[in-house]
Amino acid sequence: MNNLENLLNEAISLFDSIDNTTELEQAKAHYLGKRGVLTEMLRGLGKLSPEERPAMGGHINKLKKALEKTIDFRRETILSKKMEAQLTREALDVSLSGRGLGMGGLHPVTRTLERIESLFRSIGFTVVSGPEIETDFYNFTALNIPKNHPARAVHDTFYIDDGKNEHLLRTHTSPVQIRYMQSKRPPIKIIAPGRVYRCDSDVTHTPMFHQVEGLWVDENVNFSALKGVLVDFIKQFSEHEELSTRFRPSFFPFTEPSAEMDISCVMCNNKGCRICSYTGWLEILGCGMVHPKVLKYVNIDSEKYIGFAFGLGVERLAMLRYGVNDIRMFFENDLRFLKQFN
Ligand code: 2NM
Repeated sequence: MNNLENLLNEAISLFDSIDNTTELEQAKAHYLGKRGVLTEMLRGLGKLSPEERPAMGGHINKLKKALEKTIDFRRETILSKKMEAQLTREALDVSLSGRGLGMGGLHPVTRTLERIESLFRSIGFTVVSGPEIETDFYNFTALNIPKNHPARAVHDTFYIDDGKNEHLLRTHTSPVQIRYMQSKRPPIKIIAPGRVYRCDSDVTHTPMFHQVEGLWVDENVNFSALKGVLVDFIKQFSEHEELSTRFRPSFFPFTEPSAEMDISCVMCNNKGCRICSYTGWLEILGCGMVHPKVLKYVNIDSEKYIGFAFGLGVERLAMLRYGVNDIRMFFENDLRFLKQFN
């Protein structure tokens, strides 16, 4: 009996001295494991006489229960101390003031696009979009730029390696208009804004830039309508009612006749400066009457319908509007630059 009591006291003081669960489980195994002290004692019962056995067995089992209880209690204590220590270590000061939310803002190209879209919407144009990966047919052939036509070379096309050069990154948003004309009948009055891609890179060119192309097809559209819409647009866009404009004859395979529209230089007011290369004029967009061959590709009767189209570069208009002199700044994501527009 004394032996058992000693054993209990010894075990309890051992358990109380342990402060991590790994050691505690080892100590538990020492007493209660397969080859543990108590297990061996229970096994040793066989050596006692049948009269002694029940009492001794009862004592050992009581001792076993007492040890298990002590261990469980000690385990709880260790774990809750550990949890408390962790809570102290990771304490949060909920009274600290916040870091604040950085105000976002729209990119200058987005702002310019939205301004262009809203001006054209206000005179009845619908805004449409289409794929950036196009087929040779939609990007070139349907626009009267057949294979081996020299105009293909100036487009510096990014081809997709499909073995046939059948797919490419669109070099303009005209394919959107071709697709639209295929699926809808006139009157058609749309603009197609979006990203376009050309293998070209310097102060005024980036391999990706944004275009807005416009198209108006109906029975009585004419060059006067073209001039009216575009002159009015640029005056409203630049908030400069007295702005001078001029149309110079030009060439595009998809329009005939074709023209380029210039505006009086916004920097020097037509006097001549570095920005306008001392001409007093800034080239702003290309335009013309849609070529009958293009209408034929989309099954629109060119005897009954006629249309005008135009295309402009969004970054170029943004550069003039905000006085930016290097197009690459739009795509460097430098917050010191971008923050100036918001
Ligand atoms: C330009 C200049 C002139 C144009 C033509 C068409 C279409 F699809 F109707 F044939 N879309 N855009 C066009 C015409 C584009 O960009 C300088």
